[in-house]
Amino acid sequence: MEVRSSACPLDCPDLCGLAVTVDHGRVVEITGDRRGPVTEGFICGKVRKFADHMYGDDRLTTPLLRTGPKGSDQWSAISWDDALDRITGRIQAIRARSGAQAILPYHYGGSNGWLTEGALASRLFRRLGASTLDRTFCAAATTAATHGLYGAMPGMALEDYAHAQLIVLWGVNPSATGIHLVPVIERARAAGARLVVIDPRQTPLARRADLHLALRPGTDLPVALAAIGALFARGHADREFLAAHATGADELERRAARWTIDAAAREAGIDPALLDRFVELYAAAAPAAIRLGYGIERNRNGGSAAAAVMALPAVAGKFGVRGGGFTMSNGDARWGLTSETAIAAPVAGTRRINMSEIAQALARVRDPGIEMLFVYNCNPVATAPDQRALIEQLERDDLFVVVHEQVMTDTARLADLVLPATTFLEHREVRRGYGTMRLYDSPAVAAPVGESRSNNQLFGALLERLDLVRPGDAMTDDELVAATFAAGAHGPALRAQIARDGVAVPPEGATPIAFVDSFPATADRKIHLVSAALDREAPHGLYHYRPDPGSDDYPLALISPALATQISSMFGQLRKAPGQLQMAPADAASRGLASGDRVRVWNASGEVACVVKVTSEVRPGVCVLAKGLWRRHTRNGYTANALIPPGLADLGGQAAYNDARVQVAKVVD
Ligand SMILES: Nc1nc2c(c(=O)[nH]1)N[C@H]1C(S)=C(S)[C@@H](COP(=O)(O)OP(=O)(O)OC[C@H]3O[C@@H](n4cnc5c(=O)[nH]c(N)nc54)[C@H](O)[C@@H]3O)O[C@H]1N2
Ligand SMILES: Nc1nc2c(c(=O)[nH]1)N[C@H]1C(S)=C(S)[C@@H](COP(=O)(O)OP(=O)(O)OC[C@H]3O[C@@H](n4cnc5c(=O)[nH]c(N)nc54)[C@H](O)[C@@H]3O)O[C@H]1N2
Ligand SMILES: [Mo]
Repeated sequence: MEVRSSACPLDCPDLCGLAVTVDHGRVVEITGDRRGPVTEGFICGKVRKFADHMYGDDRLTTPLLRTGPKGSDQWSAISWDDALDRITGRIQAIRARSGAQAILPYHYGGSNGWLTEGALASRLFRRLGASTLDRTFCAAATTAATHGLYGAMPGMALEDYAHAQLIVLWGVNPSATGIHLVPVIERARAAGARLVVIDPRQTPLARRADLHLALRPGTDLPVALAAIGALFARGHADREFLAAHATGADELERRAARWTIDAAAREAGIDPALLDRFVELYAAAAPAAIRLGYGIERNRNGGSAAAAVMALPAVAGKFGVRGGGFTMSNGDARWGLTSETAIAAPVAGTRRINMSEIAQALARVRDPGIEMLFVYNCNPVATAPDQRALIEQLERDDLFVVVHEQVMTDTARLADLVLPATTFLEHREVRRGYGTMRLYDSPAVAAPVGESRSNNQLFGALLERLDLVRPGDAMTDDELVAATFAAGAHGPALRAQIARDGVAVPPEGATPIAFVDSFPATADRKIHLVSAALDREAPHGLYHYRPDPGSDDYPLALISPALATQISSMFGQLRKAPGQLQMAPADAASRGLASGDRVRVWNASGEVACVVKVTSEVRPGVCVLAKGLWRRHTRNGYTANALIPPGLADLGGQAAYNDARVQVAKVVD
């Protein structure tokens, strides 16, 4: 037995350092360590039980070739050589017949490290000239908004929430999605901080909050604009700060003035007195911190809404002190490192396809149409919008689907060829946090299960077979890491830190105070409150509100927040419990529903058959069906994603998951 150091790269802001006990190459225990700022020796249940994912029945151990009709679950195990030959044969035939743009790589975070997210996969598809994927499942609208207003300025460090006197959790549920912020919030509260939660659901922290604004999904924009308008109108705006550090304050004030407290509260379905109280609490508190979550962005107004919320600390003058400001993503913390140079330059002019519109792209894109979908780091059948249409497309006989995966997911089941992938404990990872500002370089600590291969092993082999390797290319993980660190100004210093401490902090420090230690990364180092680029990009201009898409036929808003037990769809194979539609008592009563009843949930895009749970934890007019459920978790093999219509947020091409509007009825049989 040996205890080895690793770090959890999975999609979560906390980025925990791990201590992994290994016995003859097999993981037997995983706990948190204390190298990072927030882990404090404890980790979430899902990663503590990661060995169940690694060694469970659903783990893929050999390449599998489909032998029956698509989706029939008939496979024969083949060798890696055979699998790679088949893929290169296909690629060459498609290239010769239709051109490489008929090939679409389809990928999201996977293990989320530099070595698995891009690296040799990016190099392969760039050198081939395949179609390029716009990655818009998550954080696309908020990233566009952050960059438009602040450039790549890091936000508040999570550990600095302990210093706040007011904490606003806006569209975020740390109790499930980033658990290490919870004790920090509790410490701040013990020292007198107030807590405000803005969320359609009564999350665990909303229950304990001083103020909970249970707004209707998609109405954050009017709420934030009304708050901004009131700050200006009531003399709470920090005009001196704005004059020194921002542009567009007058224009923002004009646009915000369209929303009074009463009008915004009416649109959001909340008591205007509560919104008023929020404005006064926020104006009076110092330091005041806003933690933005991804609940804000996943609707038609998501980009503008995130921009308006991020404008609040500027208007109210909350920067410049420890514990004040906002946190959206800290992935931009300036490491001065890029893996791009180690990969290969992108080919200009290749066709771009928005991953959130994959079902429509497969159906409609021509010249050339998509003939090969190469899926890695992603489980789109469980996570992309418009699930019914996507499944129909994946079942097409003239589409060749390759899936590189750890377990037999809903997407892998529909593939022609499935390739077994290693997990982050079986390959090297280099990961920087998007919450905690740390960088870990973790070696493989366990033996690969079966014949599983890492992304770089797979894509490196394909580069070789397709004769796409060039002299001087970094090919192995070690070479890629060395090339990445060598390309950055701070690379050698960061390497030395990692060698010494097992973890590195950004050159500008891990707890920067905005407008003291760090400034907006815009050209003039100012906040662009009404960014011209964003104003052009948003279909009706920045801060324009599009009303609720609900109708008499489909009046209920369906949202799909994260489960505590999964990371999006990952670990879904370990879930036994069926998916439950949560509904408010009034909405259930008017439909004659009680907890445990079977229901159908439907709209023009699809239908889900599941059971209902009646709970006052959701506000009236809203239903909840968690993100990341698998097809086996409902009665008809469709999940919330079958109810998500095509249609995007106003910025970044972001999927508008929470714009689903549905009707619900009891199933009597
Ligand atoms: N355990 C666990 N942790 C995770 C993940 C996971 O799946 N499971 N996923 C990871 C990933 S990929 C991400 S992106 C992050 C997401 O982390 P969070 O930002 O916390 O994401 P969600 O749970 O999707 O949504 C947060 C809250 O937004 C609320 N919400 C929904 N619509 C609206 C709205 O219109 N306005 C407002 N104000 N609130 C709204 C939901 O009710 C929910 O409570 O978490 C990461 N961490
Ligand atoms: N209804 C609804 N759907 C949503 C959302 C929502 O709010 N509502 N939110 C979305 C959000 S926030 C996100 S981030 C997306 C995430 O959607 P996806 O990108 O599909 O993410 P996961 O579901 O985590 O699936 C990642 C897959 O990658 C595999 N994997 C992990 N590591 C590796 C590796 O090293 N190599 C390879 N080849 N595979 C690996 C895992 O086994 C897993 O099956 O889902 C989105 N889907
Ligand atoms: Mo996400």
